[in-house]
Amino acid sequence: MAKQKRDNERKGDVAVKDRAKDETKKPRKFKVVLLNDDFTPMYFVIDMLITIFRKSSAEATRLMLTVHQSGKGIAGVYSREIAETKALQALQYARAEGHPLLADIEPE
Ligand code: TYC
Repeated sequence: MAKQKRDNERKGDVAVKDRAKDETKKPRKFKVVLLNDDFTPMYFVIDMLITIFRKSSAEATRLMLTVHQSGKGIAGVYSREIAETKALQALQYARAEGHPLLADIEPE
């Protein structure tokens, strides 16, 4: 326990936070994870990555192949709100085109 806090408590003051650091921690970042499936066409995954995740055509193709071969891949890292929005947009776009594509978010 910080000395300042022990001193305060001994004097009967209200406890204060141990570390001012608690107030200045950086907000967490979240990965949007793209998952493989057997049915979503490759061209659609590439198009979706270009449209929603702002990838170049070469990056989108490389990432799509990584997901196809290894089962998953990181489409991007964002604040929680942006990650949730992008994952939702990817799913909505896929469903609108009739594809079962899956995307998840997880803390970095
Ligand atoms: N495995 C799919 C196919 O063979 C392609 C694919 C890649 C699907 C990435 C989803 O996130 C994905 N058509």
